[in-house]
Amino acid sequence: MIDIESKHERAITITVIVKGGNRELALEHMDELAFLAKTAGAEIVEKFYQELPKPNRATAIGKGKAQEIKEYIESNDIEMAVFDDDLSPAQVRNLEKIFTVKVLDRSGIILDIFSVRAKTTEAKTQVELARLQYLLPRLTRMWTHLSKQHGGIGTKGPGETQIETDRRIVRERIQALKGKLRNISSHQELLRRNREKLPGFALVGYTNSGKSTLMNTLAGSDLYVEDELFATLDTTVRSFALPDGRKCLLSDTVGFIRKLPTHLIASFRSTLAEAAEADYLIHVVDIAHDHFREHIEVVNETLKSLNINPDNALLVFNKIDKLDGLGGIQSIKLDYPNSFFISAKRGINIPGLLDLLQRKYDESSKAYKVLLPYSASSQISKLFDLGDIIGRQDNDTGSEFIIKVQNDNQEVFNHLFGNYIID
Ligand SMILES: Nc1nc2c(ncn2[C@@H]2O[C@H](COP(=O)(O)OP(=O)(O)OP(=O)(O)O)[C@@H](O)[C@H]2O)c(=O)[nH]1
Ligand SMILES: [Mg+2]
Repeated sequence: MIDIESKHERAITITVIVKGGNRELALEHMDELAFLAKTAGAEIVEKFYQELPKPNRATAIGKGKAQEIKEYIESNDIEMAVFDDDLSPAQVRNLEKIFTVKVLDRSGIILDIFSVRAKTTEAKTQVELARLQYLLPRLTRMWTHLSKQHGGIGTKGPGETQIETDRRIVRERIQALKGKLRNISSHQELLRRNREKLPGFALVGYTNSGKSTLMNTLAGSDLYVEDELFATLDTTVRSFALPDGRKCLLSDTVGFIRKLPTHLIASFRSTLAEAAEADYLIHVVDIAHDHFREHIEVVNETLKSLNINPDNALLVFNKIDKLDGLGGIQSIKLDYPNSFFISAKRGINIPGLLDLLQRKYDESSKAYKVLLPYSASSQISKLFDLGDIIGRQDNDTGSEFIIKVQNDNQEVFNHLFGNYIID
């Protein structure tokens, strides 16, 4: 755990570049790692990398390199070494023995950022769960200061018995947190179900792509926007209006990044439920980033791991104000035919985007006029479940509804309410 409260911890980053692999990409991953470490409050003093046929089993980097880095650490007061590669618990132990400072990998640093950022009970619980699951096989002497923060886990010296005791306590805590999360998510599901049924759009995308900025622009909200990774950790839902005046919901949620720890994805399921249940996904991409194509892939893969189909998402390329000329857009459009180009910050093409969202909504559903006799009024809640009610008038014989039914629901709707359709 990086101690952000006090001074910035002096850190180095280390990457193994596999020979024959994409060197440029590995270096860009390293830059991203440095950005992550900075976001977590560390000061990056130096970056190291080593080209190897494959990572060393015991220490990721080679023996000679490890020795060289050890000397650097000692003569430069380095407090922490951060690896871009996922390290096995054994590798962490071996490296900590050589370096005698804390060793973290990318997952560890992401978990650190999340735990500092988490504000709501839900996010805090999710992050604590993910962190403990990550930590369990890694409990070593170097980490004992962590135990103190978790009150009561490790009060005595860091002997092996103590580590065993710590492991047992951590396991128990994991069980308790899982139970707490189950309660929170069922409560939220209830809230979602009872919420007014409106068409739902969800913003997804790589971290720092501009999701919250777009949310602020579309919904006139005032969300936290910052040039840092994982500015947003919770899901926020706001309403906004389509050009025809129809009210919709828009949700903004946690951004994705390559190698997002699997524990973290799993624990954030309930936060991401909003995106999973949205009628339409808006995938925001930072077009000014050199590696936006890889970002798109990472987001699509992460969505898939959450059982969300990325194919129907609308790709929205953001930050076009940062491009030198608009020539590049044409070639991107060829590669991604169903995409749209905006600047959320400068408000470029926002009316066009709203028109497109309106069209998406219109295309994906069909409007019906239904006369539901009072004798069938027990069916009303089913009707509400199957579509968006956009008009209602009560008369002598029953209630007349204008309802927009999503294409997915047409069959069930016709089966249940076909007899009552009047237009
Ligand atoms: N130049 C330019 N900058 C933008 C634009 N949209 C967003 N930004 C900037 O990009 C940075 C990230 O924006 P956010 O809206 O916080 O991004 P996010 O996707 O919500 O990021 P996380 O919550 O961290 O995942 C901020 O510094 C924004 O001001 C844009 O259209 N043009
Ligand atoms: Mg955000």
